[in-house]
Amino acid sequence: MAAEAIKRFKTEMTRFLMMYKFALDEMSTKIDILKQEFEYIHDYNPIEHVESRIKSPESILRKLRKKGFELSLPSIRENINDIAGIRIVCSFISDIYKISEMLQNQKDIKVIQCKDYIKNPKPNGYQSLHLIVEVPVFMSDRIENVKVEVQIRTIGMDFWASLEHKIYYKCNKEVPEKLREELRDAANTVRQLDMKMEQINKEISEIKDSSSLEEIQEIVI
Ligand code: 0O2
Repeated sequence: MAAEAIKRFKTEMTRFLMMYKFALDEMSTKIDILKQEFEYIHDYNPIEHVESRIKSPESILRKLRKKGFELSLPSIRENINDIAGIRIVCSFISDIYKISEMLQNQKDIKVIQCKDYIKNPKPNGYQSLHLIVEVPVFMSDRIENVKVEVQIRTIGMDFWASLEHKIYYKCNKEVPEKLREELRDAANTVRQLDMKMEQINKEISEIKDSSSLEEIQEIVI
């Protein structure tokens, strides 16, 4: 590409990426409302933290080239699903599915794809629930339906994924078999810990429910 064309492409790309930033802002507001409402109704917070990012232009172009798609804005829009990415980290596995359902039930959100790497972990052990959704962004002269990738996972799954990501890049994407096996082992440990924590939380909720029932009975009787 000639220097002038590259400059023009960069300017267009910056404008194009703004749309994804607005979509992320909308999703962040939706998630914050869900979190506050859930906390009010159920008296606990299912979301530990939320992170979001816009994929860098370099990373978008790399992914486009790797997948063999044409280099143009319409092609990027159609073929790259995770330009806008939001990650929701929950305490418990059951919270992941509750949050996912609440998001999917919103009338203005269109679910394009749902990949459940918790029920079906990746061969390397990766676990997370991925949704590709489309949200309407109200621009000054038009409405744009913009794709956002939502990753929902537990603290343990997030810990594992961030370490695995570092190792992957440290080893130049060629992780030795011994390390891969250790990572698969660690993913299993995360899975067992998540299940144990879920069970303890269930027991705590049952104790809380029965003691609040007793309190009500004492007041009423
Ligand atoms: P980055 O740097 O996090 O953005 P698609 O996006 O659907 O066209 P893909 O890659 O098959 O293609 O989608 P998938 O499997 O849903 O993965 C998308 C994102 O999930 C990745 O984005 C990672 O963020 C995360 N992810 C998926 N698999 C793994 C894994 O094995 N380990 C870790 N640590 N993260 C994973 P990017 O673009 O690959 O990277």
